[in-house]
Amino acid sequence: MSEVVSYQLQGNVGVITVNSPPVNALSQAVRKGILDGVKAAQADDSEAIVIRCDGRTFIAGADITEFGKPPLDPWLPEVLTAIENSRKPVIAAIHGTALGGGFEVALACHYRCAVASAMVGLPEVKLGLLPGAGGTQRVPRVAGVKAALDMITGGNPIAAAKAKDMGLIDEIVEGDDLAAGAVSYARDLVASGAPLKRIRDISIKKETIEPGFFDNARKQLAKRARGQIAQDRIVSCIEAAVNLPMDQGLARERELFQELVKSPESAAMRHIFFAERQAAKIKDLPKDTPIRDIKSVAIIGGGTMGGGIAMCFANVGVPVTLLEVNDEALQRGMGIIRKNYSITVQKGKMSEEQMEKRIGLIQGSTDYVEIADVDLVIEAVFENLELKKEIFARLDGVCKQGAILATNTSYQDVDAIAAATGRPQDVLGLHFFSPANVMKLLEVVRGEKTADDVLATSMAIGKKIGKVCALSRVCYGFIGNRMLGGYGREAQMLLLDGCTPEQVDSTLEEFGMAMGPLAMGDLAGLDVGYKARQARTDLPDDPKLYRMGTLLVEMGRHGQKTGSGFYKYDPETRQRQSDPEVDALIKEEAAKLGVEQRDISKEEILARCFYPLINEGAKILEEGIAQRPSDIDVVYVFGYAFPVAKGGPMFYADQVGLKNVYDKICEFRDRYGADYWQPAPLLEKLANEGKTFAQWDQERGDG
Ligand code: 3H9
Repeated sequence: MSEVVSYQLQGNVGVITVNSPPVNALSQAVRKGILDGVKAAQADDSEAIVIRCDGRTFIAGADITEFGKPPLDPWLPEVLTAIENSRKPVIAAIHGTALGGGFEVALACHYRCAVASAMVGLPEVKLGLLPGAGGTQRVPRVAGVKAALDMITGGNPIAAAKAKDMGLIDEIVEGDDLAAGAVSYARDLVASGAPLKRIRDISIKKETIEPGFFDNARKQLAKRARGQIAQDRIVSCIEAAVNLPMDQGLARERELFQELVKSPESAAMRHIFFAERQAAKIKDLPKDTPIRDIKSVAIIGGGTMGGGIAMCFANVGVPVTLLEVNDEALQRGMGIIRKNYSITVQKGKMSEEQMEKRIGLIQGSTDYVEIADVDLVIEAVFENLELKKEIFARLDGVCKQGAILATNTSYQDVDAIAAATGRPQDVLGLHFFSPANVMKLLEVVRGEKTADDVLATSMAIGKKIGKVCALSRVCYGFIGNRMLGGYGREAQMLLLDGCTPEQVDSTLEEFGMAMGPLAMGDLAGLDVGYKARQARTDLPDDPKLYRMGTLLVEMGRHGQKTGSGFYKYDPETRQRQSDPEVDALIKEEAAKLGVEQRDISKEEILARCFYPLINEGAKILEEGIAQRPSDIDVVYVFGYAFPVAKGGPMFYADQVGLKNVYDKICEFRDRYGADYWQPAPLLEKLANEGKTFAQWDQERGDG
């Protein structure tokens, strides 16, 4: 048939087998192979047709690498029409994850069977897309409009048993031998004279949809859209499924799919899809680097961070020992963990039993001797280099040989910490983001002497606990926090120049940031930055620098925890409100400092806040701190809630044009001084050459 799809007659069942690693995506060859298989089966002695896959999964979707390239025949809808119009029943046999176009293939079949471990889903929204091969028309017909809307706008996969309850799957095949089970199911269908069940023939009862249903859905989804348009278009498609005949609904879906494929949002989200997977790969590590077995973990420090990290491991069944200085601190730490899990239970996302099982995996201790045999230690005490060095020297004395010793430091020198041990090759940074049990990013910090297998193991364990990993070399703040400095600085400078806090934050929130930098400062506590600044000796001596943040702290306005900071907060709802007192204070300070206030455009607010990120990112690339520009994007999207629909700061810079970014930075340098604005040499070079960061990276190769 073709290299990636075969067709074989097994008695009275024709079996089409897709074998296109890694995930059987619907490349042109796969589409053609399936079409040829369906055609061949029409002409032979088969009485039913099974579509199944070899390898780890049923078809996981359209081939994302083909988007944006000229279309190649046959297109997927043509294949699905052939399946749906088959004169013999077609049965999809699902294992692994039937996703996107893959699940749409299954939905075009007359019957769907699956192993119990299978998952099905339409995750297109996560790529800024909508299901473009009938998913938006078939799911509401078979599972109902509300369920379809939730499933397609959420994009999360559904387990086979639930999918069966929803009508999306007809049969769960017991045992592991799906190939045999599916053929046997097909034979049963033939023997019972089962009809050709076509989802398109189901009609949706319009009268069951309450008035205003779609408008409400749009409004709800808009609240968390953050610059994404796909959710809105999905609502339109499902509305079309309700109001239009199938073929017109399909045409509407296709039209809106085409709009989304060409949208900058989807391009950005596809960039992040591949960037996320790329980031886990370490350029100079041989593919066959061995991995150390991690069966148990110890966390030093049971504060918010340590507790969150402990939860990450307990969640995947890895036993954890939480080490604290005394029983009181230990009990406090364990209490926070229990409270966090209880919230999840209250939300109905976990059973009591699951909670107890996970808490049961976390054991407290105040004695280093008890962690002598663990495979991985993560130190998460407060940011004090001397204390960390002391702890590592102690770990060196007590931990078994071969244990990985990691620090969760955000700023300290990992090499200095490693040097406190006699085994620096086993030491690295594993930098989690708060709250550690929620935030997806894990910066894996490679020390000067960190061994290859320690890095490979850390990437693997990061994936196991559901994190998105990105590699950083050692520098102050690593990738993420180092870049952040200018962002926070400019947000405050803009106030003196004439913005209100609301203006700054809402402009960045309109761009897609989850929360503006000043509101974020209030949430984290303005005193945190204040204390950190006091410890620094490298900041320019400029009364304007962090002036407002400093004054607010000195007035006792530490942010949300004291009820006020850049904003005041409603004690009940915690909603922020502009505070005229702060607005007046800003004006007063600007006058004292001789800063002439003016109207500042949204464009300037964005440039002042984001261009320092980009500029520092360019330096980080040049110094080899980050492996690739796309790794920086991953850090910002998963660790700092940079909008995925903008693709991360470096991708965004490429879209704006590096020459434009460079020119603006030069303009700001001339206006605000070279202390803060000095274009990175790499940015200058690429701007002059008319290149993007992506091109620069491609030319270097990824070897
Ligand atoms: C769609 O279907 C549109 C249709 O509605 C309409 C069409 C008209 N294409 O994630 P992994 C690669 S949109 C190309 O590490 P896992 C991936 O880059 C699509 N490549 O494995 C990686 O490559 P590499 C809707 C793909 O086991 C390798 O496969 N579908 C695709 O952790 C392994 O991936 C989706 O959005 C693809 N579709 O997870 C599903 N998928 O090794 C997207 C993967 O070179 N995929 N690759 O780095 C996934 O969610 C996960 O890959 C999956 C496996 C859960 C399947």
